[in-house]
Amino acid sequence: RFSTAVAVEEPITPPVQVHHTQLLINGQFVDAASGKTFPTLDPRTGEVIAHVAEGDVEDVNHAVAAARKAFDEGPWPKMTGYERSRILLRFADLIEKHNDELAALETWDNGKPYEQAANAEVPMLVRLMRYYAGWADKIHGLVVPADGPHHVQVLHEPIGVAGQIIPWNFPLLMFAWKVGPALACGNAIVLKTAEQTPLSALYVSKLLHEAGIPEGVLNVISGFGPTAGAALASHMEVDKLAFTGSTDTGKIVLELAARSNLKPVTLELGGKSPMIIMDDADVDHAVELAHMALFFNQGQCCCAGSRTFVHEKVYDEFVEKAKARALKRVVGDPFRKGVEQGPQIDEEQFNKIMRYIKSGVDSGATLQAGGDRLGSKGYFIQPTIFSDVKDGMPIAQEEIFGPVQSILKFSDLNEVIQRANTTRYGLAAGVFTNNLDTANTLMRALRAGTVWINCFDVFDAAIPFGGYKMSGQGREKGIDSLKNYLQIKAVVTPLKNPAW
Ligand code: TXE
Repeated sequence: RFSTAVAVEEPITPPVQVHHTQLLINGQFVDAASGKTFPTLDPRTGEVIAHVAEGDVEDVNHAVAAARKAFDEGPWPKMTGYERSRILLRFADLIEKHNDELAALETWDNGKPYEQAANAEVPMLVRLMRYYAGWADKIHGLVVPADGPHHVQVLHEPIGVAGQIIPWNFPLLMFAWKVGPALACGNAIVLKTAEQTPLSALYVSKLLHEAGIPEGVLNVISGFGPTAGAALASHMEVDKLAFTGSTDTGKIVLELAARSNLKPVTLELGGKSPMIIMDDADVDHAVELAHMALFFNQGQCCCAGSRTFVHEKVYDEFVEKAKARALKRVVGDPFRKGVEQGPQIDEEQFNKIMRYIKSGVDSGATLQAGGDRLGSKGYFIQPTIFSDVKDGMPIAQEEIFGPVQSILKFSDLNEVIQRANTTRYGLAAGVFTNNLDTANTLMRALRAGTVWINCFDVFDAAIPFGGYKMSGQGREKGIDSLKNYLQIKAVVTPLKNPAW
């Protein structure tokens, strides 16, 4: 069922070395207070890349104290927006200069194809930093007219110390989505990376210090969720929490925030995004986009188009072509040129995906392609396609987060709207049609934070991203992301002479 087997027996040596494995607190790389470390693994082989300091409650306390001092005493929040902007621009230049090392580190720790990391992810990080540098000197409040003789100003102030918890699927982009707006607004940060991918954030944070960020403004803790992550979410001195990860963990951090100091929380959680292919769509184009929408990043995208709804008139043709495309997908060592798909992040995710593949077969979906692991080393999975998928099957309901495409059949517009919306998630949706009325109807009817029409996965620094329903709260990127990191203060003074 899968022909392009380029399993990894002899992994290519990554063109980079690991320089930073300690915690970054108050501008210094330090060991964990406990002296403990944990291994970060190469998903191509399961072998250890490096041992990394394991942050826990005490380290989070130190990092929050450093961030508190950097915020309360300055100079960062008191600097002009222009000064902050210049540091962010220098940071972007340094990232650009170190593009290839960063991409290699990302590929090594995460398993994503090097070409994608080097040509898309790191350049996007640069773009995001320049975008937020552009905002730093344009954030301001307003003067509002009020009844009565009063002068009313609304000040926009940085919110304080931001706690940020990120996942492993896009370590550098998640870093940028969190750190960019927080820094542009003048906040201090304690960021906890995912335990699977601690390396690239440490490297890039060192560059931010080279660019001139004052010490204590960005602190980076490597470590696990229930220890370091929970300590950050429940910290009384953290003023705001931003989280990206699973819906279940999102609920936990929201509760921790509520039980501690009621810090406001933004959440970017899971998804089960529909891809709707109408009968007038160009099938070849739709197959390619639907393929990319699901398989990109080994299927490890919160917005993956993981329910492919295809109109009955083009269903059989679509399934045949989707299968042919999956069979051609090049899976192998992510450092090899031309590889489209690397390994899954770790054994836990690998096992979860294999369980879903079995569940698809057991519940009666038709396995068209793939269905098995690839090779005997690491966490490679064959690009897998199920047709005849029914709405109630677990593979159509739950987030698989792997290279498994589920194709469902529909016959009319109202039916597909209702079925597409019957999910607890609402992160994104894709629509393929050449009919303007159909596109307009779907775009308004779909309950999702992003609707891509005749495209998918178009990410731009200026486009807001976030979910309806259990896919999250709040928006990241774009102008909306700044609101997460600002406090609003109303200032009222009486006017002696209202005529003026
Ligand atoms: O997620 P977790 P996991 C989904 C995807 C995946 C599943 C599980 O379906 O298969 O989640 O992945 C930290 N207090 N997504 O286990 O646990 C953790 O250390 C505070 C979708 O990796 O949510 C990491 O930094 N923090 C998603 C981060 O939360 C805690 C991306 C994410 O881990 C914590 C990743 C706790 N008690 C997975 N427990 C997306 N939206 O893109 C864990 N963490």
